[in-house]
Amino acid sequence: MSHSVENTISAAIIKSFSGKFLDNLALDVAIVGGGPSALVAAKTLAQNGLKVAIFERKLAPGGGTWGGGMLFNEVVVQDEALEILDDFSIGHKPVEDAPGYHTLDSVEMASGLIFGALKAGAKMFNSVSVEDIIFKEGKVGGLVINWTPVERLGMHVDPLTVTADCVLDGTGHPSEIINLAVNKAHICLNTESGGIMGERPMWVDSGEASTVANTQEYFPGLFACGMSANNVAGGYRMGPIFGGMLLSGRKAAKLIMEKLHA
Ligand code: 48F
Repeated sequence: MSHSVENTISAAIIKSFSGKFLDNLALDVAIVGGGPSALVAAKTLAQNGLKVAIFERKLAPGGGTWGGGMLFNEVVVQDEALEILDDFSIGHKPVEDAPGYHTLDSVEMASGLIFGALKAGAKMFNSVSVEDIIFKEGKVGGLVINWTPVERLGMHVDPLTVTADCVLDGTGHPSEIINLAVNKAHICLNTESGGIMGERPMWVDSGEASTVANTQEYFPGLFACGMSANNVAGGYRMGPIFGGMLLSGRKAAKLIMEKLHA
């Protein structure tokens, strides 16, 4: 039997991916969703030496960043978050006559955040949907995952699991992981009602501030960032301004590092 370059390519990909997957079955932090807040959290955690992986349903991570505002591919960021953009080497320019606000190319932001998180050592498993959590002895212990096409086609295929000391819900508006934990593990959250409060309508400045304030540990080992945090705690939405998302990611990483004494 002869070996061809075709075999070499297939074997290289299978071996390399399998090694990466095996190496990430037990994590310090499992992040669900590869939106802007999660990507900032991933970079900060990885560069502080934590083993962190992102599980993203879509083929392309980046969440709601690519399309800017109504497909005009620019977004706005405030002064407070410029330091995070600079850390990722993402460019920005001041908005004329609006001190404190800056515009940037949404495609540069999405690709820059992804590149920065991966270069810092975070691993990305894209086209992977998180369909459940591991919940053992009253504790969140990791994720239950499957390929997105399996989920989309409704194929009856059992999932696999990854364990993690902390889980970060970065799933955006639907807070999918915290919803799962509430509905299936019947946990009581660290919120006013003990449940999911639900996102409120548009109020930009309130939403920006509450995205950061609501970035918290909602149950031991289970954190939320970005719009997921706002949905859990009842914050307002804010549209295509991203300072709150970036600052939320950084805060989530800080809280998780404190928890893990990292
Ligand atoms: O919503 P998203 O971009 O996350 P975010 O960090 O940012 C919100 C902003 O984009 C925008 C906004 C800013 O003003 O309001 O909406 O909160 O990205 C969430 C990512 O999570 C993935 C989803 O495909 C998206 O890329 N995701 C959601 N549920 C799952 C998931 C799941 N169950 N498994 C894997 N990925």
